Amino acid sequence: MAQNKESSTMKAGLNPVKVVVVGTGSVGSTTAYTLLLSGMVAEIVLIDINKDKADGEGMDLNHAAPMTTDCRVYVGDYPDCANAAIVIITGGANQKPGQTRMDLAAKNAKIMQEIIPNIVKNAPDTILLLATNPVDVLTSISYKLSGFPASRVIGSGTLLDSARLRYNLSKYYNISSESIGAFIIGEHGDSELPVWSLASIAGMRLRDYCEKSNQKFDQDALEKIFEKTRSAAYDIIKRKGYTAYGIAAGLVRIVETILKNEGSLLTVSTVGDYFGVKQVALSVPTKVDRTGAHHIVGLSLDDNEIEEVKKSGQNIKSVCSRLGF
Ligand code: 6V0
Repeated sequence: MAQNKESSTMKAGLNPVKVVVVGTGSVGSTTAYTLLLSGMVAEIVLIDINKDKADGEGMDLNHAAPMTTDCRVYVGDYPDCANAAIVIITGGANQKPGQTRMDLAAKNAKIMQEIIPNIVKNAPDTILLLATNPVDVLTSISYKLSGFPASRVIGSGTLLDSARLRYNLSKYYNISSESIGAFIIGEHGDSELPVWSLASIAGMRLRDYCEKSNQKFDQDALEKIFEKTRSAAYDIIKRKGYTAYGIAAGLVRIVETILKNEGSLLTVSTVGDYFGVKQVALSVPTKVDRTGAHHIVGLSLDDNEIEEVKKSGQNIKSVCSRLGF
């Protein structure tokens, strides 16, 4: 339960930032730890239906605090969401080997029906940040359940997939992932797509970069890189049973963008109209700042990419309507 320890932010009289993590399994606990180490927040509240698990994670995290950053971590319940800047949702079933993200839709949609009204009741002004899969379906559903503006219901979307793509391209081109402008859009899942037509290094399209750096441009190699990116979660789950570090870093990156009012463009998922598919959550580069996530730019995609992103959106939409949303 809550401990009466003041964080340094509170002692300094600054507005303490509270972030709630719902679900303290592999993703939730790793996210809480990453957030603790970031030093960006004064309070982290953990909520889980498995109280023992949440308690254990809370104790372990608090023992890291004296050696890292002075952050108060405690296990709470939905009333503790009051005044939270952000509520991160990681609760629910995860993929077992061989399962797709969409296989989790019905079970995790029910869990959102329990969780979201409780959060809204206690924290009507917060920003919802979802990671639970299938994240685009659940972001669409949570938008409806919450009644929040689309800007305050954000799915982690293809931020992680885009990071995986940049990592794989960085290995292939032997250049830092920081210097690679490439991203994945659409569903965080099997229908996602890489936007090769806009991928760049040093401001040049990949074909031009290869030409200028005396390398062969190999579209087949790029397709293999994308396949490896898309199947990354399956490959990791087959080996260790779950994925956590990548998504935790992604969630904390989104938190940072919000808290620092950065206005960075991230491939997060929010409800909108995309290429003719109306009112669905999927990922495109989206401006994230203190007020949430906002679409400020349409992408100039080629015709194939437009067709693929439409299919991706329709796929998400049809799963939502099968679930009654
Ligand atoms: P996990 O380790 O099984 O943890 C899930 C936790 O949720 C458990 O502690 C449960 O007790 C808790 N939980 C279940 N129901 C509720 C409820 N009603 N209220 C509160 N807590 C509840 O799963 P893991 O942490 O591995 O994954 C969590 C979710 O994240 C899954 O849906 C994954 O598929 C998803 N991921 C999403 C990623 C992304 O990129 N968006 C990446 C990785 C995993």
